[in-house]
Parts: sequence; structure tokens; C-alpha cells
Amino acid sequence: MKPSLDPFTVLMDLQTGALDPTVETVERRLSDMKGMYQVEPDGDDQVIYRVLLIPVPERNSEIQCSTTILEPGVVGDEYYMTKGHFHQVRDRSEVYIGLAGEGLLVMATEQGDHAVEPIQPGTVNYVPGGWAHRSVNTGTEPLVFFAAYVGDAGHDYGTIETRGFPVVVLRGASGPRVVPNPRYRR
Ligand code: PAN
Ligand code: ZN
Repeated sequence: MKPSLDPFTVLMDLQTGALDPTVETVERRLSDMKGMYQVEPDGDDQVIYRVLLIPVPERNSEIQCSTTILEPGVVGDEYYMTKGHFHQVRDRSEVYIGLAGEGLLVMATEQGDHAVEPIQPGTVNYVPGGWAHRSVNTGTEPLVFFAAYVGDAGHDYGTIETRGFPVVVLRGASGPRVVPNPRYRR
């Protein structure tokens, strides 16, 4: 087999998640999160997370890599979080490596099972195929993690936009509380 890509190296800042070179950045603002929080955000339409991508062809033989920088904050009592998604090709898996900050990785199956795992510097989270995933910043600093996933996974945001996750993560008097999502649609 003749390879179709040449090897390359990207420099990743392990504290900020910055990539050099920065090839492609996705920014998500509060206005991109309509209907996802228990209450609608008001005030400034700030960027709540950025995804820095190391793009490679979207095929099964490659590995997509990115860093995510999720700002700290709350909407009502709900911590800033990513939109969350299933992979379009459902059985495609992913690995997250925590770099900075602290947060939770909320995962759910289409059958309604859920799992919540910590993200902090040094954690390696394995997201098996079939599990939707959303990260939540429960700390006071940016939550930064590296992600690597199967090249042709794709992203299905619509299912989560419609159904939500079975649980939400709320700020409580003595730390984060994981509680059932009253708006979850089975
Ligand atoms: C991650 C996510 C990233 C942003 O790279 O895409 O953290 O989250 P949303 O895509 O849900 O907005 C990943 O899981 N990629 O598959
Ligand atoms: Zn993913």
C-alpha cells in the first residue's frame, strides 16, 4: 500500500491546549446552545468553548485529533458545557486526555443509560462506540482536554438537541451535583 499522507508534527501547549500551527478552530457561543440549558442564557453572547482541530481525511483509517478549551461559568445553576453528540457512525470510539482544569464527562446511550467520569490533568477517558458524550467545566479555570477519534466518526448533534442527556450537572453548595434531567426525552 502506498501511503496517501506524509507524517507531520504539531506542538501542543499542555496547559492552554493551543496548537502550533493552528489549522482550524471552531468557536461555540452561548447562542449556539439554544434549548440545551435548563434556562435560556441571557447577557453577553460570549464564546464558551473552542475546538482546535488537526484535520486529516475523514476516513476510517485515520485518527482525528483536537483540543477543546471550555471556559468556566454557569447558565442558571448549570455549568458551561459542550453541545454533546453521538458519533454519526454510532460505533466509533474516542479517547479524551485531560490537560488542565477540572470537569466531568457525561455519557449516555440511546437506550438511556448514562455514565459520568472525571476530567482533570492526566485522566484518560475512554468513550466506547455508542455513547454520546458531553464535557462540563465544574471548575474555576478553563477545562482543557485532547481528543482523538476514529476518522470517519462524524458528529450527530441533532439527537442530543432533541432528547438531551439523562442527567445534568448543577452547581451545588458543596460542589457539583449530577441530577436527573427533567427535560430528557427517552
Ligand atoms: C470533541 C468535541 C469537542 C466539542 O472533540 O467535538 O469537545 O464538543 P461538541 O462537538 O459536542 O460541541 C469530540 O468529542 N469529538 O468527537
Ligand atoms: Zn466525539
